[in-house]
Amino acid sequence: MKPFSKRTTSLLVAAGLGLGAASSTWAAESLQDVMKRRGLSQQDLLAASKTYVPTGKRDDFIAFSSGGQSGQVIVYGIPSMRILKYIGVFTPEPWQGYGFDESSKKVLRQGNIDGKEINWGDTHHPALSETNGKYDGQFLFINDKANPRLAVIDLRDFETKQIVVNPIYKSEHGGAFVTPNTEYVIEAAQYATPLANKKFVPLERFNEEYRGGVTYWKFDRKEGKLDPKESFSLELPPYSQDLSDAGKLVSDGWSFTNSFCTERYVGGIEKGRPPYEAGCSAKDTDYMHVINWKKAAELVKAGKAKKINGHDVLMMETSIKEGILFLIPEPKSPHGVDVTPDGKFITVSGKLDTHVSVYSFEKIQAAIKAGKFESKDPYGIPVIAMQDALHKQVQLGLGPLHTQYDSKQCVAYTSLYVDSQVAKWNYCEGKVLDKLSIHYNIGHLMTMEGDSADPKGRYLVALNKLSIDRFNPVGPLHPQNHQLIDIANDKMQLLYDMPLPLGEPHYVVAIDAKTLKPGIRYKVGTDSRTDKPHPGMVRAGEEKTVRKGKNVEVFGTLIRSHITPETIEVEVGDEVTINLTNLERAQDETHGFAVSTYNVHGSIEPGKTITVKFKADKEGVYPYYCTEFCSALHLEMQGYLLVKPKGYKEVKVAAAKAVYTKADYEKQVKTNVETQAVIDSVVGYITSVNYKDFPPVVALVEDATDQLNKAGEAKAKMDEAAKTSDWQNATLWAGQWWQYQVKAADIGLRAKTFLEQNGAKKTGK
Ligand code: CUK
Ligand code: CUA
Repeated sequence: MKPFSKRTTSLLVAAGLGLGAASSTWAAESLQDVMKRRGLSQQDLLAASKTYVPTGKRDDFIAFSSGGQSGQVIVYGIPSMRILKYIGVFTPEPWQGYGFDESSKKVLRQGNIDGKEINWGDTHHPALSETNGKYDGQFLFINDKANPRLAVIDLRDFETKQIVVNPIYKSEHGGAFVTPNTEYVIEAAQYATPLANKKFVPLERFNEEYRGGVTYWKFDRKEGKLDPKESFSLELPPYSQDLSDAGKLVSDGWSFTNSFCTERYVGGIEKGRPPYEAGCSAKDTDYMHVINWKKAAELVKAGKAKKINGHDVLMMETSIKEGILFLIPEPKSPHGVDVTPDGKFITVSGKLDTHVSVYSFEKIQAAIKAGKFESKDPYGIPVIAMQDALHKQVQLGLGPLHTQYDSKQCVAYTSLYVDSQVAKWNYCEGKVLDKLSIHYNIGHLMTMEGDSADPKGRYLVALNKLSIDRFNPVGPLHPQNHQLIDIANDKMQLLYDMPLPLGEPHYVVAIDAKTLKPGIRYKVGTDSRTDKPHPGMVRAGEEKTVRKGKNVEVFGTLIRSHITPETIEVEVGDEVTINLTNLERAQDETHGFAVSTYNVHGSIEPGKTITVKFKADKEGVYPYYCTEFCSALHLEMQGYLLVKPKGYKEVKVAAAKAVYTKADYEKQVKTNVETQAVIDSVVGYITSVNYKDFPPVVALVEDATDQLNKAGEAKAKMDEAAKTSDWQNATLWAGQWWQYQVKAADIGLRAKTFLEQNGAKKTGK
């Protein structure tokens, strides 16, 4: 074990003293006792204190991780590594109603390919939208490698809004990568295929008719959508295009895509041929593709593209003639291409080479300008000699893959897959600075905003391919392992192992939490997937059920603890559409909606309107209910879908006998009057301070006022019933009045606590 620095020791002593002095009741165990009992070292304690986020405090960075084969995105905080959300993207996600209500289903179905529903994805690379090369916190993009698709997530509500299918590929890996102002989202093919849709070409014609490519998806920031009509691709040789990165600052306007298997080897072990992995790694070098995308976009505008499957494609011939496509050799089975924050260099690692190669954008441009090429590839693309483009090559270790950058000048981190290490090195001078062992077999790594023009340093996350013995065993399928590493000092320090129980997260991006500005409620009646007013929305009191022939459409609302309507009556065979609006304004008051055995579910956050649709194809009685524990009477947030037989005749049933008496009524009223006194005192406090200076409190007060208005309505109905000595209904309405009071009181107390904790001041009124 390493000795501790003086700083560490004094920090711990201070912490220990602090504990002893401050607490007498719960600190039966001292810090030293706990360390001994749990076998913790001083180093462990230091690491813990760097990741621990006390209750009520928040993380500094928010990470968006690919969810690999789960087809989702995982959101977690750094440094705590606490998981905050899974975002449904290519895979249905019932909690969010994703794929179980109509408008989210529409988004998911945009991902159908050739009419086929695809209900999963292999997500690899998330990318945050950028402005001037810096993360702006507005959008997230992610690719699906298995089915060549790209998705757009709006970071105002962390929901997937769009899926586009690549019109010419059958797989894709080099996405999503954005240009510095998110003009385009880059997506490159992986496994070459014929570009024309549904076209069979025998493998023997691989070199001639199979093709790779790179696509530039135009992003319309105002609409928050990719625009297929304005998007285009470059036809590329059947080299397996792998990852991409966009140039920035000095290299803005250019993009870089590495590749492997430029041997164009076709396996077929069944026919006695050596396998793919042998043939695809035979050569010493593969190619980096260097592309002038700005000029490419102009060429497409000028009509130089060819339509393939209705999509604009610049054919290789055109790209060569116009001088926008070049190749540079890169050592042995490269994986990963990463432009430095200043845009001056491009780092590439070869999985089967021990070096990382740093290319100079300036040298590349000089070679292009001088027309200095060492050769042409078989398709006529000019090849720049490696030595003419190289800035440095640095020996790092076995199996280098991906590189990320620090906030410190010239400092980079590269993952070493075979060595299971992270290498810290200087790309300006080409020297290794530090190495840290991780567990096990690291793929990508990620520093805070480390692929932007303005990296934040501080932490690094290692995304490991294996976790072997790091966690409690849970069967042969192990959790993934993300390890948090402190990179603030010269020496890297491993802080934390986080098991991720979802997919294989290839890449992750992390943004300063302050840059994100997600909303907490929708404008009432919003369809969140289209960001437009939902045609099925109604306000309180406007709820209705409309029947048109076999179609029954319900326009309902949700508010604690009540679903309107409480009964939906249909005939077997009817097509049922249920629109529901959550009328809440209070933060976090989401209601869920499920109908027994009809496979529908909605998540209806405050203000949202959703629609579920189904055919009532079986007679019977089906409860529906709210699926989020939203209030003390959440379990009572229920109703019945009655599916009657064809031509069913109503049977008169005697009304239920009254069970409540005048005494019950008076008892309830007494309770209500007492509750009102509590509410009045809370309201008294809130209005005595400057609550209007606290927007969250203003929202709570609005919500409470809503509840109290409803209480008034219930009370009026109670009074009416009492007038006719209808004690049954008078008691029930008194109970309803009380329900609204309780909710108002609950909200009021939350507001009061907030004000007290946030230093509200007396206004003297
Ligand atoms: S990839 Cu998986 S470790 Cu898809 Cu970026 Cu490198
Ligand atoms: Cu609404 Cu439970």
